[in-house]
Amino acid sequence: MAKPDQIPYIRRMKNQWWKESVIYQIYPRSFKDSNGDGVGDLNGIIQKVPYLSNLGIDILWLSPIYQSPNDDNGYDISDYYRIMTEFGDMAQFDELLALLHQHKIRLVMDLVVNHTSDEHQWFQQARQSKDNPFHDYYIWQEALQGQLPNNWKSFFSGPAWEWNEATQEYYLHLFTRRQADLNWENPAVRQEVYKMMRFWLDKGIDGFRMDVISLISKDLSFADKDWQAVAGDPGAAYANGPRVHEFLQEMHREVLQHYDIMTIGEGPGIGLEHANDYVGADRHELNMVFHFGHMFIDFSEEGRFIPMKWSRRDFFRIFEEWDQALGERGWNSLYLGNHDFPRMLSRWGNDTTYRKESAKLLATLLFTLRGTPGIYQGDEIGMTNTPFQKIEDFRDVDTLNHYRDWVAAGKDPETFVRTAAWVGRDHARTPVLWDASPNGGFTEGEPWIMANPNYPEINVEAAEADPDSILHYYRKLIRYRKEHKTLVYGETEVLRDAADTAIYAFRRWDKQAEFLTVLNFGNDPISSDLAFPAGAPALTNYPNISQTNLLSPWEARVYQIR
Ligand code: ISL
Ligand code: CA
Repeated sequence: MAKPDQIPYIRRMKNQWWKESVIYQIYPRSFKDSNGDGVGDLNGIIQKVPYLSNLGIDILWLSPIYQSPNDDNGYDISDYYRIMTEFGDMAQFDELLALLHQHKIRLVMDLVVNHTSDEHQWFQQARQSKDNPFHDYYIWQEALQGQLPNNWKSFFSGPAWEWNEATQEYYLHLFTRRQADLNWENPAVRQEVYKMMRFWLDKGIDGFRMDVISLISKDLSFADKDWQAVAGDPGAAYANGPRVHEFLQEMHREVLQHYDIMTIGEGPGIGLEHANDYVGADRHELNMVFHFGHMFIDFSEEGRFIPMKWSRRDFFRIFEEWDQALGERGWNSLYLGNHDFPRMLSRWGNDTTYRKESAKLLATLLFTLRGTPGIYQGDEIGMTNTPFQKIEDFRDVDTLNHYRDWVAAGKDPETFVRTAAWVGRDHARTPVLWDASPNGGFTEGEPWIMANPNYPEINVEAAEADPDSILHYYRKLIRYRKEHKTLVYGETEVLRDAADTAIYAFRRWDKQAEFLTVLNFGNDPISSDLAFPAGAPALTNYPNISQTNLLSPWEARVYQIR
């Protein structure tokens, strides 16, 4: 009998709503403040539902809105059944959900169950004594000859272990010391997670984005990690543990399969070779993963704060490889930015001379490749990195922790600030810019993090008024992809242009139609040796094309060939 990975038709033509959808991610703290306290909230999102609906998105993914002390902006949950006080209350959540559904937008929630906040009741109990019934909800190790149990380190700098006086042990935290890792080996923990998932699903939500789900199964030998072997990447060190698939299949059996929903697992450490084990249609685990192939492209062995040069060629190769790996058996997710990275336009495009052109080109890549595309809030108006000047401008615990360690090691603080002002996560977390009023109309008070000072030019109101805006181009692309299912389900082939590596071109086809996308990722015009069809492209980011084979800087074209 053929092995499942030799049966391409398993995926083929299995049409699903979540394959045809466009996702929009909201980071609630920074989206829209409705009451002047400087913090975005549920009412703010409610006000903007018509905007989301006009954009044409199908799925809203909300970053965590649960009760949290905000050590990591909601990714440290102290109560899974309550709404963060600053964001609103359950009545407002119910109102938002109903309103979204009225507008035919589905709601996907963040599921953060690799860890909880240290303020969660379970942890408050667990840390009291070794025979507390909740003790085994977390992961404990004794000191090793008075030292740390092993060399495991946290994603956010420093060791992954924190001492607990009362029980004279260390607990594991792969992220901050206030994010204690749950013990998935304990069946009671898993049942609590499933119960909580059912609570939200029974309210009518449409799925989950699962935070660092690749990390939930730990190596119980607690052996030292070979940091060199994993090139310093904690994701690679901790991901894909021995029981992760067993846990996800159990979750599928007990919860997921009973609902018509969509699941995306966030997967640091999920490489090409692992992805289908999570998303293969025959696996009964998840629908998609967020892989980090391109997102970690500039991380060095020391992490994001000592970035490396990256090449366009590698960037293109990653997109091609993932398409091939997932195309037949699983399903890809497509994204260029989220709340953990600098602005996609500043990172992958040209945010000065060719801001509009390159933003449109990046969108063209997202919406014409095979997979489910996602937009991060503000990218649809071409928001750029914020000019942070000093360490006080930053809010992210990742940046602040690394700064503390950097300075403690006697290194130059200026260098760190300059780098963080380029690679830090806070760029994605500055307020969405709605209009030209102070702070981009995000708040009537003081925003919790500075607004990008370019709000007088870059804001939603201005984009609505300009027929040539990035925003209108997004709308056009979204509509186009909806009208042409070939762009969703069709096959993919990357086309090589011998002349220059700045061009990424591919065709998409099925029985009904065929499309060609050509993208010039460069600041210079290029004469291409690709075979262009006669006639005008269906979509482009330049008003006129003088010479068919000549691509302007950051020019993007989509042709319908048949
Ligand atoms: O941004 C990173 C580190 O600098 C990534 O490695 C990131 O931490 C990783 O992808 C996991 O991200 C998710 O879980 C974290 C949270 O801080 C992120 O915001 C979230 O997206 C812990 O819950
Ligand atoms: Ca508020």
